[in-house]
Amino acid sequence: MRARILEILRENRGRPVSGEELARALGLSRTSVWKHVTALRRAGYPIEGSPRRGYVLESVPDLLTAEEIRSGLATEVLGRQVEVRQSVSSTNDLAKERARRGAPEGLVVVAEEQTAGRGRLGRAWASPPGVGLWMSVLLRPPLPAPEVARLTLAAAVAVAEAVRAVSDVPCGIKWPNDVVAGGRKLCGILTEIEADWERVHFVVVGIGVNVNTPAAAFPPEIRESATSIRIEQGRPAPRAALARAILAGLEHAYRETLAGRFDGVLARWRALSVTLGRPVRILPVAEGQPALAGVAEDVDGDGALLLRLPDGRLHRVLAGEVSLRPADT
Ligand code: BTX
Repeated sequence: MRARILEILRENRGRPVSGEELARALGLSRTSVWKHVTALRRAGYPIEGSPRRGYVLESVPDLLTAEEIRSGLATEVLGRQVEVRQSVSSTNDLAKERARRGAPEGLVVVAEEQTAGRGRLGRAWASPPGVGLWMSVLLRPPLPAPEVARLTLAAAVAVAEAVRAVSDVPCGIKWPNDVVAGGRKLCGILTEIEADWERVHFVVVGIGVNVNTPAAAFPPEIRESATSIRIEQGRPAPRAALARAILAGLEHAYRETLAGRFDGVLARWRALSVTLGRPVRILPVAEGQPALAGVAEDVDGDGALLLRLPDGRLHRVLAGEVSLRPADT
């Protein structure tokens, strides 16, 4: 309900909307409208006015509240339940905990800060407070486990398109799942799955975007390799609007995937890729494996990279880290 109130106030930016109008539009009593407005003020929204004179939303602050994310959210399933925390160890862990207790598909967990944000293979993901979008989405796809990798590609497409929609940053996708700008990492995606032989119980797609992170907030060891929307375009971007755009794009790509139209998602992935067509080195994920060099020719339906080796053979790479040569772009 608070999300709807915000939506109406936002549509009427600058024009007061009376308590009565809101009450009528939402089928509430004026007292409960007033209670919701009071709660929104407490959450940090600068809402001026009174029930009689009308309420005005003075400005839209960059708050990452459930109301803010849900208000104007153009999805049916993703985000129908949104849980926002100030600080968690990892939004993926919280989403998995909720999933094991039966949380519905579409649950979104967001935190202002992660104290133990995770990347792939046990790597750490720096998640400083107040400046990023650290978000996990719970899905229960009726897909065989090997096809779940497709959802990571779908998420990368959703993030890259959303970043382009809410900012001026021309980002691209670096195989397998990084969204990069100017050769630096803007976003990482960690997809985790719980399944048995018969079926997938759930999938948690964890998305970390450096939105308004100043360079100094990155740990020194990644300052050269990481970037944020704010660093790239020289001004901040609205985090909740980015979250909404990602959720809408992901829901669309998810539906396409389930409906057997993953080809369309893959085509968009290819169009956004900064890896394909370039000479690359694949750094192994496990010790003892050799690094591979070749030309990144394509990705297949499982998200594997098809690498053309110098001897002409086509090699399928399922996991690894890409280094683009000669200079990382
Ligand atoms: P990854 O393994 O591809 O990338 C991790 C590597 O990226 C680190 O080893 C480090 O070099 C670099 N790195 C760490 N933090 C950042 C950062 N903030 N920006 C750019 N580079 C960084 C990528 O794994 C997957 C990341 C998923 C993060 C989301 S946030 C919400 C959810 N919760 C959670 O714990 N993880 C996911």
